Amino acid sequence: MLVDLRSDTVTRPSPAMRQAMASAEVGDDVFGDDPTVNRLQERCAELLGKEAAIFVPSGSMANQTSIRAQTQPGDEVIAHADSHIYHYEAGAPAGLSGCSLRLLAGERGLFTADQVRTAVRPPDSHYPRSALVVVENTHNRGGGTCWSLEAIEAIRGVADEFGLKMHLDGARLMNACIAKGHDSRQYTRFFDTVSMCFSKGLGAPVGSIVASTRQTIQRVHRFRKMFGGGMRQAGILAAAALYALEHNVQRLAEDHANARHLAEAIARMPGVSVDLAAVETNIVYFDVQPGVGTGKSLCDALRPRGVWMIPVAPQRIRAVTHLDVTREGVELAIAALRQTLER
Ligand code: TLP
Repeated sequence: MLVDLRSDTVTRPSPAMRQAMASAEVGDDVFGDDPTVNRLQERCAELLGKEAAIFVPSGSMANQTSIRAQTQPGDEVIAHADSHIYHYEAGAPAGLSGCSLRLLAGERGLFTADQVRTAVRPPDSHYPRSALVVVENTHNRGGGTCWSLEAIEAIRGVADEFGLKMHLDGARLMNACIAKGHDSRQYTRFFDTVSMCFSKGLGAPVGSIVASTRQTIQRVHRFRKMFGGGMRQAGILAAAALYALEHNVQRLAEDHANARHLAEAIARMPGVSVDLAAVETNIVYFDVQPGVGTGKSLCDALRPRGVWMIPVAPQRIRAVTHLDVTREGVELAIAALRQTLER
C-alpha cells in the first residue's frame, strides 16, 4: 500500500466521480456555453453567498485573477508572511498585477485587525496605495489553521475604514467550515472575493472557483482569459467539482481525525516533535531533531516503505491527510515512522 501524505492535491478521481465526468453535458465555456460549468458556477455562487462565480483551472489562478481584478500596478497587498500567494505562486502578485506585498507576522498564519491598521499606508505620494487584504483559511504553512469569525470581522472593520478590499484564499475553506462547524457563508460574507479549490481535500482532479459580485466576476473573467485560463469543454472537470461538493465535504471530518491520530502518535515518538495544538484540520507539520537527521533524510528513509511525506524546511516535514488515505494507511505511516526513528 502506498500512503501518499505529500499533499491533499494527490487525490485521484474515484470511479463514481469518473462516471459523473464521463456523462457530463459539455459545451464551449469560452462562449459561456457549457451547461455543467454554468451549473457549477451557480451552485458555488449560492454556496459562497455571492452574486456570481467563475470556474478557473487552479487555486493560483483563482487568487491571482482576484488580486489583478481588485488592484492597480503599484498597489500594495497586505498578507501574512507565510501566505501561499507570497511563497508558492511564483511571485505572481508582482509578475501579473504589479503589486508589492506588505507581509504581516503572526502565529500559525493568523494576524490581527490592529496589525492591518498599522500596515495601511497613509495617503502620501511616496507610498504604494494599500488596496487589498488577503486572508488564507485554512492556513497552509500555518498548519491548516482555521480563522475565527471574530478575527475576520475585526479585519473587515479596518478594511472598510480605509477603503480596502478583502480576498479569501479559501483553497481549503471547506476544511475550516467542517472543523469549526460554520456554514461557508458565515466566513465568506466578510470578503469581496473568495477562492476555493476542488482539487485539494475535495478530491476533484482539477479546478477552483472565484465568487464575488457580478461586476468583479466580469473583471476576473477578463483576467482569466488574459492569463490563459479560458477552457473549452470544461464541463468534464466541472462535473467532478459538482460531484465533490455533493459527496466529499462532510467526510473531511475523517481526514481531520486521521491527521490528529497521526500527530498524537508522532508526539509519542523519539527524535521528532509536533505542536498538537496547531493540528486543527488535515495538515500536520513536525520537526526532526538534528541528531536524527534532516527532514529530507527522514522522508527519503520512509519512501521505500511506501510512506511519502515532504520536507518543507531543513528540519521540518509536512504530512497531509485526504480521501485517498484510510485509517489503515495512517497506521502504516505511523509504524513506518516509528521503526525508522527507532533504528
Ligand atoms: N498548495 C499546494 C502547494 O502549492 C504548496 C499544497 O500542496 O498545499 N492556496 C493555498 C492555501 C494552497 O495551499 C494552494 C496549493 C493554492 C492556493 C494553489 O492551488 P493550485 O496548486 O491549484 O494552484
